[in-house]
Amino acid sequence: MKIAIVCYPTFGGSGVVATELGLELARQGHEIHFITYKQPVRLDLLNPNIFFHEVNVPEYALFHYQPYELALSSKIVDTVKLYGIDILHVHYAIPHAFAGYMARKMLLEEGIYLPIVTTLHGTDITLVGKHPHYKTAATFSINKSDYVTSVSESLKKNTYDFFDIKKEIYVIPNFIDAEIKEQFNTSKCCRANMAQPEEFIITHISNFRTVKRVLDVVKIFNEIQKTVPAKLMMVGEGPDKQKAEDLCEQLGIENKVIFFGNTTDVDRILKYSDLFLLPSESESFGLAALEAMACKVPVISSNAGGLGEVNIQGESGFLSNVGDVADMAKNALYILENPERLETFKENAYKRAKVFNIEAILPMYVAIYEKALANK
Ligand code: GMT
Repeated sequence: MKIAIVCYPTFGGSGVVATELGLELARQGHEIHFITYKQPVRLDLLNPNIFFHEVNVPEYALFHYQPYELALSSKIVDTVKLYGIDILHVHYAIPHAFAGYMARKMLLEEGIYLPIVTTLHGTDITLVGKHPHYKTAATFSINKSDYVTSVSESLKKNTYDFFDIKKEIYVIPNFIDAEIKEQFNTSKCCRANMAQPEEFIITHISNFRTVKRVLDVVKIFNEIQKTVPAKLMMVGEGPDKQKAEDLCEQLGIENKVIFFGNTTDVDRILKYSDLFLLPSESESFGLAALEAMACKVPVISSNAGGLGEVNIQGESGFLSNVGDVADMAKNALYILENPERLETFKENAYKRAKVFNIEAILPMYVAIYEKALANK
């Protein structure tokens, strides 16, 4: 199949899922065309069957807002015609599903039918999409997609609750390549750069948006480090990063916390980690938690959204109510204070992550593409 993938090229989960999906489809022989405004961070263009088409939005002084959807839908039309694309897969409904619909309308004028698969990722529904200023167009474009998938049962439910959706939503969970994570070699990296041998390594990775509750991360860590020696790795960039740094200073723990910013070295950091913290306000799936589990890191998370579909209570980690810092710290210490228990949780986390191995998940997307093509 020739598949065009539209996504955000950033470190965010939806862009990562779209990129890894495209790379694996390309390995299986499909021709994959990424259409986005920048090369996706995890995209290696030297892979066979991979193409990247950059969407350029020329700046023009008249425009208060530059019309990205217009440039994107034009690029989709041009790419479909030039390469004979069979199917369009858009990740994150806003504004990609809408731009896809516009592209399809333009192509229809020329007798070309372009099936659209829309994957809902989270904030496109729970935060941005349901905003009254976007809701009408979001509902319309989801309903106009040929097939709609969501990354968790929880997100599927939210979508039906918040929008008037007539289409069936197929749940296809996010995935990881457990074997690649298993083979990943840490020998070149020095654990000593992060912590002393006797210190536990606790990690958080996110976009530091308010929804991630990074101040809770710092507070949970503060409680942990009162009882056991530990360091906190904060990976990512975003609006609440400075607030988190300020809180570390106020608590006097700034020398125990490393802020890495955005990095492609996530797996290396995770491989040395003992616990992963994800106390989010809302989380449709929690890909960062799954990636941690695939590196044998147990997860202390909130029970928001789809996190309960990934992290299993008392097995791969623990889940607490949003904001219950004390409970999360208590659970973290329960795991860390007993070396055998920590080992069991690490093995369980890895076992759980394997359920989401790409080999099991990819055929679900291929089946959806095949159905969409059959309607052509
Ligand atoms: O908020 C983020 O983490 C970024 C956002 C995105 O779309 O890039 O993540 C959402 O999609 C991820 C991939 O499907 C999910 O794992 C995250 O749970 C989801 N984020 C939220 O729902 C807050």
